[in-house]
Amino acid sequence: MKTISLIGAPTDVGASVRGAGMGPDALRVAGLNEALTARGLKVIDHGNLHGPANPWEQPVNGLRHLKEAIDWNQAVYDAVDKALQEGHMPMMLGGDHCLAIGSISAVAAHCRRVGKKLRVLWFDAHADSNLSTISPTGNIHGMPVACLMGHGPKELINYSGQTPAIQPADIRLIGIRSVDDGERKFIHEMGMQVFDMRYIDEYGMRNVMASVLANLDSNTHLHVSFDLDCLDPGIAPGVGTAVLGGPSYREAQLCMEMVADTGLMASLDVVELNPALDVRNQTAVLAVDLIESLFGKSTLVRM
Ligand code: 5AB
Ligand code: MN
Ligand code: MN
Ligand code: MN
Repeated sequence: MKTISLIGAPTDVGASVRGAGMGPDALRVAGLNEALTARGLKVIDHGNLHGPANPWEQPVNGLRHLKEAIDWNQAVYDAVDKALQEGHMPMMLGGDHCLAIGSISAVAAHCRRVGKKLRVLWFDAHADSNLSTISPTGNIHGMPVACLMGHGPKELINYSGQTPAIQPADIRLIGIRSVDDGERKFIHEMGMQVFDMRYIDEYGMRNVMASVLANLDSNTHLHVSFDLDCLDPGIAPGVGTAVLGGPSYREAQLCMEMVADTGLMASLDVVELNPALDVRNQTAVLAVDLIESLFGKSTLVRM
């Protein structure tokens, strides 16, 4: 039986809209633990990590709350690393998306240790590829992809002792529809594969996911970093930085089901849920519904 380690990381230090720190408990209230158990998984809820409070300051040198972000990511790195060493599947409950730096750094280190190939699926409305020098906000939740690729403050990019933590070829960005000018340039320089909403409109989610999941094998560790603002705000209003025009409920279900079909998902981040902006916890309930699909729950009738 697969064992899931739930790791709550209740902070919004990486954002300038407050509220994502309440995400882990909103997911629990929405029945995450019970839903996973009903899928036949063993769930260990480690509760919430501890870290510095949000000092609520302006950016310094293009970075808001750098020290706090470093400390929170260290806590996430350690917890995800421990879960993987124990043979569990870590599920990091954010919290804002800056926490994926620690989470994915730990996953990448694990892959190097055990000789697995890594593929990261980054579901997001945003490219999260900002640098302190080009970010319009200084918010670190807009920078994790760049940090993982070795571009960022040195204390934030070297949790595992290897920088960069991942290579551009290891990651696929899906659902993107809000990209800053500097990010666009960075993405092209890095040569990352991006499946933006225009591409999804033109080719359809099925073809997109087939490309995203191409060339995997049984030795691949699939990591899903699920920023809930990827979803259309009509169905997922409880996020801090909503952008119109995201995947519909059915398109999102198809994504999750196609990931489940690979049987390769081995770690997961669920981030950017903002209960302060949600309506009767509906975004958390939707997230749990989609996570069930990620773990193989299906409405398929055909046999
Ligand atoms: B999220 C923006 N590009 O850098 C920036 O929610 C938004 O983790 C970042 O995707 C959104 O501040 C970060 C304008
Ligand atoms: Mn994000
Ligand atoms: Mn986002
Ligand atoms: Mn956001």
